[in-house]
Amino acid sequence: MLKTVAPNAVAAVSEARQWDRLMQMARIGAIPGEGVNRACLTDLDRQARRLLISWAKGLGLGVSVDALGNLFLRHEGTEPGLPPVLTGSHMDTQPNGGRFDGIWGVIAGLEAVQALREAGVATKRPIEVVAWTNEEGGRFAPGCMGSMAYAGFRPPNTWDSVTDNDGLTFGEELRKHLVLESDIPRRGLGVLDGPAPFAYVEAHIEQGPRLEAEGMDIGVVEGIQGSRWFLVEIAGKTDHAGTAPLSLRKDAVQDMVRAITALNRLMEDPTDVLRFTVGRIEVNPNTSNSVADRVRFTIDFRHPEKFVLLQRGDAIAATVQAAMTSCTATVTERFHALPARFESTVPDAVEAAAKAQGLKSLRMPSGAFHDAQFLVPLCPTGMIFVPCRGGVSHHPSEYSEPHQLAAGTRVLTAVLADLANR
Ligand code: HGY
Ligand code: MN
Ligand code: MN
Repeated sequence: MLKTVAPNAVAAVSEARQWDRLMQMARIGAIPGEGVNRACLTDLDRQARRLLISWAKGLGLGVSVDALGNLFLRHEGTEPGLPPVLTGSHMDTQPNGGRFDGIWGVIAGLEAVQALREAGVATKRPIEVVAWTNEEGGRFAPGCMGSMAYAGFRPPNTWDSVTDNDGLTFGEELRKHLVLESDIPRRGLGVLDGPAPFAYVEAHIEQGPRLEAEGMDIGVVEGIQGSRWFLVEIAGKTDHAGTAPLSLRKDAVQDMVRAITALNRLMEDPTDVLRFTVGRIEVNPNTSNSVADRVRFTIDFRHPEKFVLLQRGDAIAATVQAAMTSCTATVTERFHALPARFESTVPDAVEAAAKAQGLKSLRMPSGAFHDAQFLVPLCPTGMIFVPCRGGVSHHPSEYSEPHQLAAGTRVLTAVLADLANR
């Protein structure tokens, strides 16, 4: 029989306290239908961060922020000089988001650390809870900017000129954000300024139907499929809808339709493993009686196999260009995350902790992307999934039961205690 690591700390995890914190966070940016709209680097984001910091300070944790705004809550180890075990997720949400995507992983990390401290469980290594900046990429594309910069995957100024719907740049909004949080001690940026973590564990809702459908309590995540994002901009000529002959038009909407039709053919997959989404379309001038002269649309393309991700993804631009009949097109890649596989250390620790606690677990990949994928080159990395109702996410009806989330946090607590004493 596998022994539970740090049983007193696992027992000290409070389902009620965790749920209460989640519901307090859900009120910051609440939207109808029990959803949340809390974009990164907004006043709402800062309000949620201040609430988290107040809880962390109440526990005596050290608080710091880095040049990308990643926020760290530190539980000191008995050997403070050792690389820490890192856990956490993101606090920003989709515009039509739910109450659990991202934020649960941050609250679970705080709950696990609080349980360890209340149970008096010392850890050799420090444990740090992180809230990554802009995982969703909803306000500023792409996602995972904070973790990509932390991991040295992209230079920290890569996205300075990216703009949101209001024309505000990420660089300017980040600068303003850091000034508003200038009372928080500053730390160096990830591996550019310090040692890599000893390990990284991220707790997250599954955002898919498998755990619920198969009656499982815990997902032992073994990897994350690859994701590529593109922006397609089509330029034509605006005209009067009533007078301009079709033969003379440069109609950006019509060429967009041809491009998306051709992309659908490129992305055909009878096995239904490939994911291809056009989720956002902007039309200019966007009136019923003017021909569109400009269109922008997004592409979110994902696949678990690197070869497919590269082969089909590299054909997107040529497919769009070949579909143009009268307009010109520009295709820009904005996110390029290859499939990530977790080496066995953390998945094995997660599976052992679940088993020791009598929880049913399933080894599985992640269809959603996560900050964890950028930690893979730095240290042993893994994720803990819990079921979410109907697999729904990125929607106000996203939901996980308090007991399901508490089970995930108990596994996280044991895994953190295990890794932080290695
Ligand atoms: O889009 C994703 O996969 C993540 O939920 N942001
Ligand atoms: Mn997420
Ligand atoms: Mn998400």
